[in-house]
Amino acid sequence: YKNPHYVTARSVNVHLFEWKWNDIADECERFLGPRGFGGIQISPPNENVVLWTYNRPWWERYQPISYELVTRSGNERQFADMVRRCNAAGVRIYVDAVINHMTGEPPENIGTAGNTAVYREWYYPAVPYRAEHFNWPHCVIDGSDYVNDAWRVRNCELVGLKDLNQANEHTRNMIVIFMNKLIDLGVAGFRIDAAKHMWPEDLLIIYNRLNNLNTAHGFPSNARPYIYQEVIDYGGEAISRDEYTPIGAVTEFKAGMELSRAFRGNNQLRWLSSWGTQWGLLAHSDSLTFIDNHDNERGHGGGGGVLTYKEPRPYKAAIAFLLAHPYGEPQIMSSFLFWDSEIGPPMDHSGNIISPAINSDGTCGNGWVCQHRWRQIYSMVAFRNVAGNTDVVEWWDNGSNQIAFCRGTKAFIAFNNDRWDLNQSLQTCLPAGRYCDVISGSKIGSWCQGKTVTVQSDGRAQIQVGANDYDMMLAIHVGPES
Ligand code: LM2
Ligand code: CA
Repeated sequence: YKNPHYVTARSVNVHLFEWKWNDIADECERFLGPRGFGGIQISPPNENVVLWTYNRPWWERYQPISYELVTRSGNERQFADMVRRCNAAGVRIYVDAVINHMTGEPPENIGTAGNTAVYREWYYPAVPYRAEHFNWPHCVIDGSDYVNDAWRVRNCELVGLKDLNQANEHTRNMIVIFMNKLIDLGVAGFRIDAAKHMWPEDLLIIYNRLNNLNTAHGFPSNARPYIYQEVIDYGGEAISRDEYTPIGAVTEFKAGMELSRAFRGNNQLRWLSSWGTQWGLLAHSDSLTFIDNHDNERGHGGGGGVLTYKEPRPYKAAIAFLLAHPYGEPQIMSSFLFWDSEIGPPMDHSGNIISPAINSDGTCGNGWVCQHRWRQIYSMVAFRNVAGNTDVVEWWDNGSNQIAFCRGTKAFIAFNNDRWDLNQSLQTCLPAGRYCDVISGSKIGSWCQGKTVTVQSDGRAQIQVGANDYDMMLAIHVGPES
């Protein structure tokens, strides 16, 4: 369950948070496919409660009413069309699977597919679930349970959300049917929402009943879905990420926390020479890495003080390091603009999500941030694809916040987070020639819009990253730009 089944020479998963299926299909064909992105995490595709009371917050999608594939992102036909078109463009789809719980007891009672529930009776007729399919007796997780009581974290309610009992055969069966339907439609795997709140042994039974990936969508035969389980573990809790690595990959929240700290200037970049398990991170093959996610970018899910699109200079550098370094399976966030932590995606007065506009310079409008369309980020996706599975070589640092390293003989990157310029002759691993820095500009024909770097026959090059440059990194590589 730890192979994302990317198409050859692709990497990087982008979370297109709250995007509509039709827009994702278009984005696969016009941008993500051509630019070499590996996959997309989509918002939960199944019916959720509609919450006008809170002006349609993003988090209504984490309150399921049924497993019908009808949400503000689109219906089942649109979902199927998206998966088909994205797979054809070489881009995989991963579903955010909300299987720990159903709704809380919100003030409204109608779902995005028109179904209702009887909250006080734990009755969800459109699945169907009844009281006996939930954990009992009913209890709510307290803050102190995370430290003291693994049983309560898994069997009580997370913020009052009706807690499904995954040890119940009917419950398991409904979840498996839902996930297998998605696999048969061509998805490549799942983010398991709130995995910490479910027993690993119950999850393994569910995973083992999942179908192989659909060969009609280009997957090899007998391929198992990629499963990355959302377990927030900064240490010191009753439940550890290590309980979940035997059954699938796990979200490594420490990666974003540490890189945010370093690129904010609160830890010296030179220490990143040992980036990976020596930092207390999960084993490489178990680790889904990211700087920010949809929760902690807005202070939900425990926050974490991570870098977000609101601090673009250090954020872009942290993402560049995440993508340049071979450790982990990286994911990037693609957000909508927000100024409070509850507000939902751009919408019209009827609650329909407004599609991102694509500006003439390739960035997004209509309230969408589209980090994946920032040159400094999509250029690093190409860098990672070119670097492939090569090792880090030729590590250099100045003893503080100027660092540089190479990947095999394919790619070179330098960072300067000191308050003085970096201007050094450094050993690259690249063949002699003229290279365009892919951070400060694009390559247009054979002309560099940004900095040009000349690698000498001995592999050395003069590398300049001024303390006041627009970005704090410089990256060059062999091969195609995308
Ligand atoms: C997750 N991972 O484990 C998601 O990443 C996270 O976004 C979800 O919380 C959470 N688990 C449940 O799937 C979000 C949001 C919460 C929100 C829930 C449910 O962060 O604030 O809770 O979705 O919509 C909301 C209210 C909360 C209320 C609850 C139940 O904010 O005050 O609790 O609904 O009605 C009484
Ligand atoms: Ca639970």
